[in-house]
Amino acid sequence: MTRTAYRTCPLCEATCGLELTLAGDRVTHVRGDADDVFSRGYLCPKGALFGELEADPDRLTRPRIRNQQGELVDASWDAAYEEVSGRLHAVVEAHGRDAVALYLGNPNVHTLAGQLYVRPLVKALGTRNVFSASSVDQLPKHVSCGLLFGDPLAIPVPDIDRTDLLVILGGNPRVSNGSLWTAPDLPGRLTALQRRGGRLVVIDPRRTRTAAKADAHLAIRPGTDALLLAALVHTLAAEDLVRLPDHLGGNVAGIDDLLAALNPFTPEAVAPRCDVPADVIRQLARDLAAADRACVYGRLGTTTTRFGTTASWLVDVVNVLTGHLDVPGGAMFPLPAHHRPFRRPFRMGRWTSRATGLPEAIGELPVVALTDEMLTPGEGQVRTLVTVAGNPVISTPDSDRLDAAIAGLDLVVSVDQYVTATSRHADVILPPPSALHRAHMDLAFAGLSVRNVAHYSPPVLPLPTDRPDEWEILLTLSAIALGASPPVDVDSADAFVAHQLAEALVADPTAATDEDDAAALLDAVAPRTGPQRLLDLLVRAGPYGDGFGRRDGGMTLEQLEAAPHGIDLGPLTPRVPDVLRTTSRQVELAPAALLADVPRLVAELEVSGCDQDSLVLIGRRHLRTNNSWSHNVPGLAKGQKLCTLHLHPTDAAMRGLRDGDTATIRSRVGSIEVTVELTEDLRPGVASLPHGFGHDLDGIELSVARQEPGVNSNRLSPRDEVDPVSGTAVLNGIHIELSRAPTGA
Ligand SMILES: Nc1nc2c(c(=O)[nH]1)N[C@H]1C(S)=C(S)[C@@H](COP(=O)(O)OP(=O)(O)OC[C@H]3O[C@@H](n4cnc5c(=O)[nH]c(N)nc54)[C@H](O)[C@@H]3O)O[C@H]1N2
Ligand SMILES: Nc1nc2c(c(=O)[nH]1)N[C@H]1C(S)=C(S)[C@@H](COP(=O)(O)OP(=O)(O)OC[C@H]3O[C@@H](n4cnc5c(=O)[nH]c(N)nc54)[C@H](O)[C@@H]3O)O[C@H]1N2
Ligand code: SF4
Ligand SMILES: [Mo]
Repeated sequence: MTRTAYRTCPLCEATCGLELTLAGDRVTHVRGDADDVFSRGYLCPKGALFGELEADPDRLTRPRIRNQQGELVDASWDAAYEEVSGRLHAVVEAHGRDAVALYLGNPNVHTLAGQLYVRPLVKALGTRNVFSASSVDQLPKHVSCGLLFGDPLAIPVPDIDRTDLLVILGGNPRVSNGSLWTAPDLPGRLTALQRRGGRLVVIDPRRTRTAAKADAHLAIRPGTDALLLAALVHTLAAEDLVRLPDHLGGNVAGIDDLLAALNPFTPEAVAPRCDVPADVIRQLARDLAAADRACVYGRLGTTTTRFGTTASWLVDVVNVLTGHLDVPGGAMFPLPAHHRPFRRPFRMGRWTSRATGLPEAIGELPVVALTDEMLTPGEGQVRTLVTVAGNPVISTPDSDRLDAAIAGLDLVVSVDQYVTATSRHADVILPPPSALHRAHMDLAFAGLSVRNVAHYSPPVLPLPTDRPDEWEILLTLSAIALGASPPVDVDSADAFVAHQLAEALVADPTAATDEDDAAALLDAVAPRTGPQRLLDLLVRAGPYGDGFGRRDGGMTLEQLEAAPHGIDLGPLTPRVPDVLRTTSRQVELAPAALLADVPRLVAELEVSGCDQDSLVLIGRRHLRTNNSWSHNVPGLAKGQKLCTLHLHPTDAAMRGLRDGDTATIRSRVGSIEVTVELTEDLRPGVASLPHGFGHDLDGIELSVARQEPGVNSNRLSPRDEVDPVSGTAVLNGIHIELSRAPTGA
């Protein structure tokens, strides 16, 4: 007997609908859900292997505790929570709350636990030492949007299905399936753009899959996108091409200051540094200005660079000045179905990292500061690390030193289903159940989506009685952090969280409710509990919601439960000025914090074009990977070796390296050995190594990944090389030296 179930894929930002065939509790087949209102049957190789991932025998099903002999052994949930409680309380008592650091990994945006129950945990821990994968990823975009639009979550996305000209800098959506840009089947959508006569321009030092199929590919020098974007702005001004979207006219401030600041960046001035001809830059500006519907989009290759925030800012500046922000076919703001709390105007730097001075943004400190927060003695020194769905030892800079620093902590707690490079240091590992046992709804990605879509997936399988859901794990940790001792009453902790949300909704002028009594909202969603209660509150208070009876036929969680293929809420519509949260209620094109970074960019103009012998390292992704945790799936691990150093034949010849040789790569902070693979897809002077590998460290329990462990590229990334505005790590554009390994073939 088999049955069919539907669930949104949690593996990447595309949010495809999966059609799962199950025999008992085993997934026997995965197809794209042809009736999914958004993904319409699309599926990538990772989604197809969802069943294999879920059934991985290396996945932990019971907690682990480190015993007296230092071994990680199975334990009961009660014992695991006891251990956390006793030791966490001791650390906090002796050293204060800042002695506990929290690291939140990428999958938190892909789970309801992460989206709904991490905030209570952060509050309960009460530490300033909160870190996440954002600061090795998209933080610069949050900061630039926070400054421009007043809301770090107001991130405009390319309206791909209606645009005529799309310019992508530093993104490879044909492989990544899009990021800060939720659109299932981006490969198909990109093809459709070109079929209807539109153009795709890709700016990337590497001829990626996306670049290879583009109408134009500009192989820019890494780290120079901000210069190129500044020259686009310069051209728009110089040629009198600035044209604001009609409805934005009265809502844009700072144009004069912006243009004055960017005056030095003529196409001729930036061309040698970017290695993109001045006339090509000029023509691109003209094309963008002339197109009815056009959009510029920048992704990881723009954010994880020395000018990450400035580049992210200028992407939106170009969209505004060419008349393409907040209009169909341009860069648009989605309107998700759930209520998003009213935000006061964005501020950052509310506190700084004790050890590095780097600023707080969106409630976190940059993860490059984590090692120093652990190693620098004094009040507030980090002595405990709690990780939730994260693997910083592989994913963040200067890994060898971070790894050693974590090994020296008093206590490490990991909420993770694997014994990874990071959780192998844990004193307690708390494994979440598999995704099949958990409900799902994408809240974060609904805010980044090219159509407004709402999609709820109930759990496919009932939770085994002896296992807590992940949100229950996080609530238990929250209660412990607040001083409780196990056994924790999860139901009352959950009721407390729900009550707080209801209180916030009645106080929020933008929530769709006239109630002034939180209890009335809670009555309306009774008898739901857990994430479903919170979701029902958020959806009913949201822009399409029933407003708890205020709007007939408005959305409720019940409606979503009755729609296993999702509910389509239509194409994106203009949202300015509603979306703006700046104090001025205008788009602030020239925020002081970004103008302050311009002199540093001017100084870049003086850097000579390139040094013949120098080599910089950039990353790359592959369809078969998902950061650090997909390599244990046999179906994804097999096939051609992925963790190789891509190198241009010219650079190889200069160093006497041939295809298949083992090379030693040295950076300022580390050295690794890796197999060389020659390719003309890279521009000379640039080498590329994927991240997420290095699964051969002692203690890692990933039996498949261990067979082809690869090397950890972040052993090469310095932790003091950052985009200073946001503190985000430089992961693309690291200076390296390369030689034949002594042991090389
Ligand atoms: N050099 C270099 N470094 C990079 C990048 C790069 O391009 N180059 N990319 C960066 C980017 S964009 C990102 S997002 C980060 C990612 O950085 P991280 O988020 O730290 O790393 P992941 O590899 O995503 O690890 C996720 C962890 O969560 C666990 N996990 C998976 N699902 C769940 C779940 O449902 N619940 C729980 N509790 N755990 C779960 C996995 O077992 C794994 O240990 O890496 C960054 N690092
Ligand atoms: N298959 C797969 N898909 C994924 C992931 C995965 O690991 N595997 N990870 C997911 C995550 S967490 C994220 S954040 C997204 C990332 O999504 P993307 O940003 O689309 O993915 P990347 O492949 O990192 O693309 C970055 C591109 O920037 C280029 N680049 C490097 N330096 C520069 C530069 O200085 N300037 C310019 N213009 N380009 C530069 C690189 O060559 C690369 O092609 O992917 C997500 N999807
Ligand atoms: S594209 Fe992303 S969401 Fe879609 S099936 Fe693949 S991994 Fe899952
Ligand atoms: Mo990411």
